[in-house]
Amino acid sequence: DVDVVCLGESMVTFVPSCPGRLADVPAFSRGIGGAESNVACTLARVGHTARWISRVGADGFGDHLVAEIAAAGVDVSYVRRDPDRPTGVYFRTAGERALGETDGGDGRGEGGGEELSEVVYYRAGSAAAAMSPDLVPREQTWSGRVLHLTGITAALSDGCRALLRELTARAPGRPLVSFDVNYRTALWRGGGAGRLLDLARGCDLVFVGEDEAGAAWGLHGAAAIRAALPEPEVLVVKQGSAGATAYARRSAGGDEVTCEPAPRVEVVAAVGAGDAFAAGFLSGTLRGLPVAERLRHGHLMAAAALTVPGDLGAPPAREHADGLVALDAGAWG
Ligand code: KDG
Repeated sequence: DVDVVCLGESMVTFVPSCPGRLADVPAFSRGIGGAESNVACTLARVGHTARWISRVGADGFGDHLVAEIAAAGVDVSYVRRDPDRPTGVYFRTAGERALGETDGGDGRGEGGGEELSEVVYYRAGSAAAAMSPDLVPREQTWSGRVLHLTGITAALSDGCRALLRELTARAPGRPLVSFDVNYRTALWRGGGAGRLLDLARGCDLVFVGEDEAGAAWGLHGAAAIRAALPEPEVLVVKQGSAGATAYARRSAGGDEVTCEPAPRVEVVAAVGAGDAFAAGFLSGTLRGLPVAERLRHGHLMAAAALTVPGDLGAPPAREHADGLVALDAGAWG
């Protein structure tokens, strides 16, 4: 009954209020983070109906998360509170430009590898990590035209992995399943990231950064990634500031390959850009737009996220975005 259901853990985020290492900074400001809820929030902001499914603690951080995500226009009616487990929390450094320095901001996270200089998670044993096929009913996860998942969930617990395996198994009547690989090195220190490739194989639409495919799977270059991952009907390989390449299977066989450069922006903080890109591409998919336009909508949403310190940018309204997408290639390259 909604356009998109996004399932995954969100956390309260603490970002230093002055430059420096986590070891040195004395004060942090509070925000929220979570790849899947970021996608839901961006989709809601550009006029789609979006639902976020997760579990949070019966604590103040859980209250804050649910309230913020609901305030973005996302349906949170299937979010459950766990009285026995806490809401996850994480700390990250902000990116120097986000703090007013001008010599940092050296990369962009749209490529998928949104690696931040320092990230410390306090999420082991969280309410969301306890998600499992028993706790998350299928009729809820199948309640949208699209179900959006990410590889972060696969790193959280055995139960979360089992849930992702179930949701990425091909089954009659399931919605279109979208998967952002979202390889997070801090979550895969023990190895096992090959599992993300297996999960991606069961999905219909997959987003992966060229950099993260190299780091997680040892696959280098968009063509090599597609060769190793031929199953999804659409595979989008994000190539950072160079843009993105989509492989879309033709009914007659073979792929239609579409490359779209990304607009140049001053990166403030890369965090959240990959999520925004996925939201833009999904928005274009829901609207039945040609692949090139889906990619451009992805780039526009990513640009909005790249130019703010937090996870969520202010995406252009749909009519404005459509106008920008229609500009000729010279304006984009
Ligand atoms: O995509 C941005 C996310 O990395 C951030 O919001 C936190 O979901 C998060 C994670 O697990 O890293």
